[in-house]
Amino acid sequence: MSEAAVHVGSGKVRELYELDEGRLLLVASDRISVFDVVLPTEIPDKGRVLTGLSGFWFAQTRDVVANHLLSLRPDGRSTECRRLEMLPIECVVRGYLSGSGWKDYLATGEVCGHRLPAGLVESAKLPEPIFTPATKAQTGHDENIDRAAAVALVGEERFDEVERLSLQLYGLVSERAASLGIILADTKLEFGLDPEGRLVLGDEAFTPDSSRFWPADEYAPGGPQPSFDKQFVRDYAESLGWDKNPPGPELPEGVVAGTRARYVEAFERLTGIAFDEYLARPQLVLG
Ligand code: Q0Z
Repeated sequence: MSEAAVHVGSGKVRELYELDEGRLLLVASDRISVFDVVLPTEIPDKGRVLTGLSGFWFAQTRDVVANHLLSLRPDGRSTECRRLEMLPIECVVRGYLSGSGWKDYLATGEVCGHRLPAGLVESAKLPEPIFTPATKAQTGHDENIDRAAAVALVGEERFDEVERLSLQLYGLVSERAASLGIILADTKLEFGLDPEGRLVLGDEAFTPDSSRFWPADEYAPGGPQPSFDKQFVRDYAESLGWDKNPPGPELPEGVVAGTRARYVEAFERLTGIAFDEYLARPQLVLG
């Protein structure tokens, strides 16, 4: 890394550094988490796949909304970005009923105040995509909130703006993914404000770590869907009878290789770019 970057934050699988007053460096590691636990075994190139995908989608969506990306470093896993004042909500869009959305629907018939038709099954396609914001929990899980709670955090004007943009971005990316045989079930976006107070898309965008991607040819509503990227790891971890508490299990070579291949396949299908080409020239994804 370059001169005197100061470490300012750690996510489960990413690190954040300050480059200078206005710029940050986001570094995606090869760590993988499953059932919310980071495993001791890494997936080679996972961080590069996620960084490349995120960069690709930032470039593809720049006409919809400005984003924080300044450049991709030659290592393929590091993004130089503009430092923003992040909004205190996660902007989630759901086209399908999964995860906490499914849990909330089962309990109340609603998700974040959106009343849904009766009789939906797990993983059902929703009549239309819905904006389902959540709070950013410092520890533990984000909490789904309704429009009024989100408005209290960001104001009505900002809420309407991020809702509109999030739905527009989900529509653009889910249509492209669908045309390639991949369902974008849901996605989490994070917006911030630049020094002029303009809304900017930040963090990561449309990666397997921030979205649920499902293979369309295996889609079978009525239960949980296999994850495009992590299913081998989940299946292996469960086959051990692991209780999903730390520490997680080490992964055998075959599971690592199979999972790496799934990440690379997702990258190549979604971007239309050979992963080797990306490794040679990361800026390629920016078009
Ligand atoms: C992203 C996170 C990570 C730990 C803050 N452009 C930005 N401006 C200001 N803040 C952020 C960004 Cl991306 C920001 N996070 C999430 C990422 C490690 C936390 F790599 N936190």
